[in-house]
Amino acid sequence: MVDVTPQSDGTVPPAEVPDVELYHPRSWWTTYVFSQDAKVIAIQYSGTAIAIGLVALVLSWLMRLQLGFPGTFDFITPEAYYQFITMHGMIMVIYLLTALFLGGFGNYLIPLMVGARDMVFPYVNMLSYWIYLVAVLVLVVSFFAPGGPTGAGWTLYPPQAILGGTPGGQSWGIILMLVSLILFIIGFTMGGLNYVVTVLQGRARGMTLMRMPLTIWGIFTATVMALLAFPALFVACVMMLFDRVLGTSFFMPALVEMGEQLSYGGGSPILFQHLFWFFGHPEVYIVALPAFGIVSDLISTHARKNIFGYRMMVWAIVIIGALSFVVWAHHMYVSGMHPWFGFFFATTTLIIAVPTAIKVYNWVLTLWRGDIHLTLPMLFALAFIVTFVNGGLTGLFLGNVVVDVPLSDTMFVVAHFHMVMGVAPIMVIFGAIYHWYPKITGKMLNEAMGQFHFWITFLGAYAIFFPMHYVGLVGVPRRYPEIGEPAFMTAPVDNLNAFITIAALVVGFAQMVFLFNLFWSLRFGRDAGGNPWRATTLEWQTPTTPPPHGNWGDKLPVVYRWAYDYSVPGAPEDFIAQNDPRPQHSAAHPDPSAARPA
Ligand code: HEM
Ligand SMILES: [Cu+2]
Repeated sequence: MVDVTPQSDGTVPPAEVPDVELYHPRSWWTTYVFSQDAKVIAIQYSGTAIAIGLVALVLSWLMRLQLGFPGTFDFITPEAYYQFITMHGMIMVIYLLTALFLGGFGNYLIPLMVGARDMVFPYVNMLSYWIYLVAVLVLVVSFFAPGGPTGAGWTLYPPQAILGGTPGGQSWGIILMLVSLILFIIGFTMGGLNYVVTVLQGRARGMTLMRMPLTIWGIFTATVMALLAFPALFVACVMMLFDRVLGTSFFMPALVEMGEQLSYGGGSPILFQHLFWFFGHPEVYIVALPAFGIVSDLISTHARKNIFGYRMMVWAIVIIGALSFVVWAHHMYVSGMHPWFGFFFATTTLIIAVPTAIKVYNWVLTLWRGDIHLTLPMLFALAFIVTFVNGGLTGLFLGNVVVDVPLSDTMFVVAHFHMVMGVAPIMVIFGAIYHWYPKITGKMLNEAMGQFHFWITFLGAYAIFFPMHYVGLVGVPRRYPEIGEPAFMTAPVDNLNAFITIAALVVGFAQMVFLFNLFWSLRFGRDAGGNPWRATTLEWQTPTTPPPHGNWGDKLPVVYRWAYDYSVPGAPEDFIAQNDPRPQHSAAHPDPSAARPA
């Protein structure tokens, strides 16, 4: 993109020649629709992810209506219930959370926070979004296809996923799901390569790796992980598609269905489980690591404290990312495995708790004696810490084989993973939107609506998922549309189920207030100025807000310090921005990168 024609003296002009012009799109279409500007792509990714996420939200209401008041809603047949859980789970994990954290926040924040003009391959970046959109549309089509969407569960285990007894198994549902996932992974890879190369190659002068804000470390590490984990899902999807369409038997053993011998034989369903979870467990951290990074920055900024143990935080992110590739079979304890394997996977799983706990301690120590402003981003960040610790603790239970076996496939598991990878990351997403919306739009989000949204969402999430642990402990299985009245199911469980459903509807309503706020504040919000939170990182130092194409006008920023100089004694505004050349440093918290050459 950049003009590299040699000048008359034979040298190539530096990348930041006033060629910011090169980043200017030529027409309305290339500005807002087929845009190559990472910031526009970020908005496109986020808008699409939130739209499809709303579908998943509505599906969760339908499921909860069925569980809370079984038999009341005739149209929710058992088949429909399976389709709802499958689409709900898959949309939430892949099409909402992954797309929003990496495609949305990654695109918006990486170039701005590392001081680049844009992603390094803007055209590929644009393609990434459009392929993602097609993946989402294919998914939507499956709702209207003959036979409806797949009801295989978000784990898509064969052989049942492609057999006639499963909704969508012998019609279009499963095919469209597999095609959509394949497209998603292709699109993600195009974006992901951009995020990684931009962090490695596109940083501004002076932005050493150890000066990057933790947000970038989280998104960067998660992207590297995703580039390594998604291929396992990719091949699994292709192989299953072959099994379904071409009649191969990668995952299909010899089977008798309804008294009839099928033509499959010799394949391994367990192989699919290994491939799926080799992707599926890292996926949890693909969502969690960006959340870790973002929360660190929110806490630091809104408590006016330098992040405690920056280096330790970076290493914890990297170590958690690496370890999460050797724990996948903790999802397969009940599939049967050699006891030594069970021991191995339980041990590695519990070891992850160590770097994770370090991060939690460091967040708490960052808050400790800080000048805590209970702004909306801070409230959501605190809510994240609470729900994440809560979900992490039940994870320690489930990581142990002997505890997991009786709890596996109960609502206890559903409660656990919603706490840790449903509620917790969503809290960060909200916190991040309240934090960065002023940069994206130049306006503040309305505070009263925000407070309402926060309290209903936080308390409501507990009302939904806390009692669900108990429901699971007494033995209510997961993925059952209705369990009748077995002896273990006491009246309190019935009442709890109704209570959970009402809480879910209320929480859902609060999200509508949030969406309304996004549009209302665009028009009526208070003007934010360039740096309303008095934050140090580069995205807040752009010459204009919202930042224009090319981000920085005709001069790229130069970085002189790390991302966390808050409450600096003597600094005129209590903080020093990363691109501020003043030699001053907070004596109490020296820049850990200061000793090294920039
Ligand atoms: C308003 C919030 C939510 C509610 C009320 C809700 C409710 C439910 C319900 C009732 C189930 C089915 C349980 C069963 O019968 O097995 C379920 C499954 C699931 N949910 Fe959520 N959910 C919510 C948000 C989320 C979020 C944010 C995520 C993102 C990680 C998520 C991921 C999943 C997954 C992966 C499944 C498993 C699907 C399966 O078993 O195949 N949910 N949810
Ligand atoms: Cu896992």
